[in-house]
Amino acid sequence: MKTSLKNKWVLVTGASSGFGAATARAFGAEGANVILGARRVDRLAQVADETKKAGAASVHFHGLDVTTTPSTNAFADWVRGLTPKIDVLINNAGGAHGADTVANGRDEDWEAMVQVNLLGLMRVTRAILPLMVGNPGSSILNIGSIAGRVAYEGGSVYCGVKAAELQITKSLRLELCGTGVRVGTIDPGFAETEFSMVRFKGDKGRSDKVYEGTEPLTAEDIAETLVWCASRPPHVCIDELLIKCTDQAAIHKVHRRTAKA
Ligand code: NDP
Ligand code: 8X3
Repeated sequence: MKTSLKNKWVLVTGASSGFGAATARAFGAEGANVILGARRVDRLAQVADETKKAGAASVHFHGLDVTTTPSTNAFADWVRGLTPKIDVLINNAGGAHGADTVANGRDEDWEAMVQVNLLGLMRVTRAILPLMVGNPGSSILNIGSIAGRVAYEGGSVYCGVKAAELQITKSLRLELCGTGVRVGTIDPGFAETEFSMVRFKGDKGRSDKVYEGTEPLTAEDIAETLVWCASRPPHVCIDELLIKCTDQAAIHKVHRRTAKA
């Protein structure tokens, strides 16, 4: 039977756009107390407003840069001032920087991807875990990617950090066995958000090409999936979930409709 998310405390990182913003609104619609973190606080204010209008019991937001321990720990201190317990932690902050081959890769892109997707997830989880252990039935949902399961050209570091995310999720699942805290990874295929604009540094032509002729996943598709995972009964843990648009049968097998002349 579905577990109600009404009045539950839900923390979403990377809540200023894409999956994170849609997830905040979706948990808001379930009547949860929603906590938002990201670097762009002006965007968080807008998402907070939408989340409140969707029906959230309460909404709170604060600047968060998961690439530094002081910012993450300051965020966690602020969270502790709001609530002594977190019911759902969604580690969503992340993204790709560049799509260069190993031979042409740039240090700054590699470092940015390792910091946000890998170390960022570790920092947030370490800081928030004390609010979850002792709260059986709570859920940690990490956002991985199809890229963590299948490598592609130009994806070496992004595929690498998402593969690390999968293994970190599995380690944490083992470490928390017996506490009642659930841990899982939700691994989407391509979805149209700000992801490709960030990856290609604002090159809209290149970004649009990723989705050309397809019907990609939307942020709302992922948000609904996260709500479903978190609302399973406490004895059910969704360990791993791979979700792709119907047009993406595999990383290198994507159906594209050609535009009619
Ligand atoms: P978006 O670019 O729309 O969202 C990324 C979010 O991460 C933003 O809210 C951004 O906020 C936040 N973020 C980035 N860097 C930091 C940081 N240092 N500290 C805190 N927050 C940060 O992309 P998506 O919604 O698509 O991406 C969300 C997650 O989903 C990522 O982990 C991505 O790797 C993953 N993913 C995406 C897929 C896709 O095709 N779209 C498919 C599979 C996985 P801000 O800039 O304000 O800090
Ligand atoms: C994003 C999906 O296929 O662009 O994680 O790497 S993909």
